Amino acid sequence: MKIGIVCYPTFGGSGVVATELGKALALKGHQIHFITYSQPFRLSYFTENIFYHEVTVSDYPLFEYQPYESALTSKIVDVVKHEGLDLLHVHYAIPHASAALMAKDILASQNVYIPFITTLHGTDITLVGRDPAFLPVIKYSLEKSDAVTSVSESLRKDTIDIFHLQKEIEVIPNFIDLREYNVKFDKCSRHRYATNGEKIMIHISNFRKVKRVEDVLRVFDKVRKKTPCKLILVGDGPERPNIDKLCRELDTCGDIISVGKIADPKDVLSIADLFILPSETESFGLAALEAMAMKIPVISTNTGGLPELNINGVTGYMSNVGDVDDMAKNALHILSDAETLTKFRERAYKRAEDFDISKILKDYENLYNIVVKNKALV
Ligand code: GMT
Repeated sequence: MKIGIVCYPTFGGSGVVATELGKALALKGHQIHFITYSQPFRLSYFTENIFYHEVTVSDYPLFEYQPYESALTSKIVDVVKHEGLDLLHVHYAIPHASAALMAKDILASQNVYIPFITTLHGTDITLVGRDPAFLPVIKYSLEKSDAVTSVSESLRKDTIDIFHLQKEIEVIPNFIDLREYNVKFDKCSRHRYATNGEKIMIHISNFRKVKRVEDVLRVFDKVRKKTPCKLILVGDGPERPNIDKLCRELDTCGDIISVGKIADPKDVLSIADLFILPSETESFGLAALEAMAMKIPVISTNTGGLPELNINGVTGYMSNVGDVDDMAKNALHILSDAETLTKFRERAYKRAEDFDISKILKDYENLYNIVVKNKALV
């Protein structure tokens, strides 16, 4: 099948899912065409069956805001026509679903039929999407999508509640390719970060407000007062100044290692003992799944789709949003002795197996087949 994938290429879970899905489909022989404004960050090498089409917006002085959606729509029209695509799969509704819908209409006027699937990732519904500035456009484009998927049951329910949507939404959870995790990682040396039996906590995110990175620091501060510990922060974003300020107030900066945005965090995950994700809301929590695939238990909040991934008392623990005392207590329990930590590690990995791409990919392929079959009926 020839599939066009539209996504955000920058750091963020939706772009990671779109890229990893494209790579897995390409390995199965599908022809994948990424349509986006820059090279997806996990796709910086040559791969057979993968093609890339860049969306560029001309910088005319009249524009205070560049009309990206129009440029994307025109690019989709061009790629569908000239590459003969069978299907479009857009990740993150804004503005990808409405661009795909517009492209579909334009192509229909030229007797070219292109169905599109919209995958919802989270903030496109729970934060940005519910903003009246976007809501009617998103609702309409979801109703008009040939299929809609969401990455968790929680996000499916949120979408129906927020948009009063009639459209059926299929839940296809996020995934990892476990084969990529079962290899030797030796680029990162644990001793360079933690010595004399110190434990390593780790947090990975885009450092937006919704991630509550300040809670990461507060939990870490409580844990390190009871057990020798280091904290590795992976990623960066708008909350950075607040984090720097808080680590000075708590006097924890000396025990925190910030490594910035890392395209593939497996190496740094390989030296960590505990992952912490205290988000306000999280439709799935792909970063937590990636940690679990590296045998790392998870301390998270109990919001959104996190309970569909993290099993309380088994693969880690969940607490109410903002309850840093409970998170610290749970972290200390997991790190209390080697045997407990090993048990949590093993169970985290076992849970990650449920989300291996070998189990999830077929759901996407089945949906593609249904949507493309309907195309034949048109
Ligand atoms: O975090 C965001 O603002 C957007 C988005 C992204 O591109 O990273 O994150 C969402 O999509 C991920 C992939 O499906 C999910 O794992 C994240 O839970 C979700 N983020 C939120 O819901 C906050």
